[in-house]
Order: sequence, then C-alpha cells, then structure tokens
Amino acid sequence: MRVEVIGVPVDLGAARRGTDMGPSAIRCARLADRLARLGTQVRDVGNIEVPVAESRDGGGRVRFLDEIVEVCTGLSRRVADALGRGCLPLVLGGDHSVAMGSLAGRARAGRSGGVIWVDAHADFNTDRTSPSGNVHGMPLAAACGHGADGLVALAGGAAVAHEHVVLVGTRSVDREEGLLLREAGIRVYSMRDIDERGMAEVMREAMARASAGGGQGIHVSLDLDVLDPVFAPGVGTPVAGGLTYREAQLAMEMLADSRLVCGLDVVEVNPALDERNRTAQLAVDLVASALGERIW
Ligand SMILES: [Mn+2]
Repeated sequence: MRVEVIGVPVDLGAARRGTDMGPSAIRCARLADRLARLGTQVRDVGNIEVPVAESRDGGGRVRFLDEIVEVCTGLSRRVADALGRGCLPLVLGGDHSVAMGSLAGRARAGRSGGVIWVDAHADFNTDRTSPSGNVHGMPLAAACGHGADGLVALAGGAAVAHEHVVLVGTRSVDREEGLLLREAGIRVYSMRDIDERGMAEVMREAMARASAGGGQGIHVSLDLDVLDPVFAPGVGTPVAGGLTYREAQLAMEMLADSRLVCGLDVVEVNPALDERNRTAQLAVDLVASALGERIW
C-alpha cells in the first residue's frame, strides 16, 4: 500500500484555537516511522497553505467561509492527485472542516463511495441551524449536499449519498441538526448503540452500509474527540462518555481488515490543550491500526 500524507494546518473552522498545530504534533509523534514499519510506502507532500486568522476578517454568518473554501479547494486537488496515483490520502487536520476537502477530492478524482464519520458530534449543522457559525460543525452536512452554497459547491454537490453515510460514537447532537439527520435518514451509531451492542457488531454493520454491501471504498473521517477525554485530552470540544482506547483501536483494526478504506482524515488534535502530545500519539496509534498494524 502507498500512502500520501497531506497536512492541513487550519483552525479557522473551530471555536478554540490550536488545531492548526495538529499536523506538526502528529508528525512529531513519529507517524512516518510507524507507517514505514508496516511496509507501507509513505510520501509526505507537506502542508496545504492556510491563511493566518489574524490576517483575515472572518466575519459573517459562517465564520471564515471564504478562507475555508480556499483551503479545502487546495486540499481537494492534492487528494485527487494522490488517488490518481493509486495512493491512499491520509489527511492530517486541522479542524474537521478539512473533511470537505477530502471528500471533494474523491469526487474530483471521479470516485464514489461511502463515509464513516467517527466523532462525538454529528457535524451535520448548516448555515441555518448552526448555533455558532463554526464550520467544523458543518462538514458532514456539506458533504451530503446541505448548507452554505460555497461549502456544498466544493464537491460540485453531494459528495456522498445519504444511504452510504454512517456516524459512529456520536453523543452530542444539536436539536436542529438532529432533525436534519433524521430527515435525511442517515444511520447514527451513537454511544448507546456501542454500549448495548458492542463495537464489533456496530462496525460490521457500519462497514456494510458504507460500502453498499462491499462494493465501494470507504472514506474514514476520524475526529479524536470521539474518544473519551480521559484518553484524548487534546481536543477543542471534549464530550464525556466516549470510546475507550480499545474500542477505538478495534474499530480501526476492523477497517484495516476490510481493505475498503480509500481515504482517512485524522482531525481536531489540539496541541495547545494536550498533555505532552499524548493525543497526537494516540492519533498515530489509531492511524497505524487503520492501515494494518496488528497486535501480533
Ligand atoms: Mn468533528
């Protein structure tokens, strides 16, 4: 397997500053060495250029809309290039707005497929429903074709069909985004589902849905806040009651076994809030598992 690492040092979509340091923190946690040990060919193409928040106005209903569209457009080109070369794009965020660039890139490369959104939040707000105007609460809705025109236009419309989108680990949903999710008929595997049925059963079902019975590639968008804050303190919007270390690892191990993963985002690591880079280290552990590292 060949992997292209693309860093997106952006925090314009988040309320808390600092996820722009995420790509650096993840590289410092020895991502490249870890992947090389798997026998994976790794090429790091560097970072996407991101405007500095202080140099822009960023006002309006959707904060930093133009800047985020600019960043995601650049990312979508890099992702499409990677896919065109037969490589798996590994996108290091940055806040979760980068996922729109990843999915736009897949569309740009002429590929279709499903999405597994592993996150404490649903990220299904639109410009109309968002309480904050922060784009990192909107990327899944935008990828499904809902929300601000500029965001939806990134992929030229919906980048993924509702029936091939699943959420895993959800435990914080705003009222109106919940209504929108239900209306769209999107399958949510909340923490309660994981509590009751176990991660293995949830992941088997999630992968079957996202891949439409095995035929399609799956883009995995991993927000580190899906983990319980006990394991991942370095995130901007922690929510209690999240995945344990092993539940998250099992999900990634099962994704690797499926051989269906065609792209991976690792987002919302915030080194300004972390403890000695442990959340970035955890991100590297999870990426390694998603790309085939096994216990033995
Ligand atoms: Mn998220």
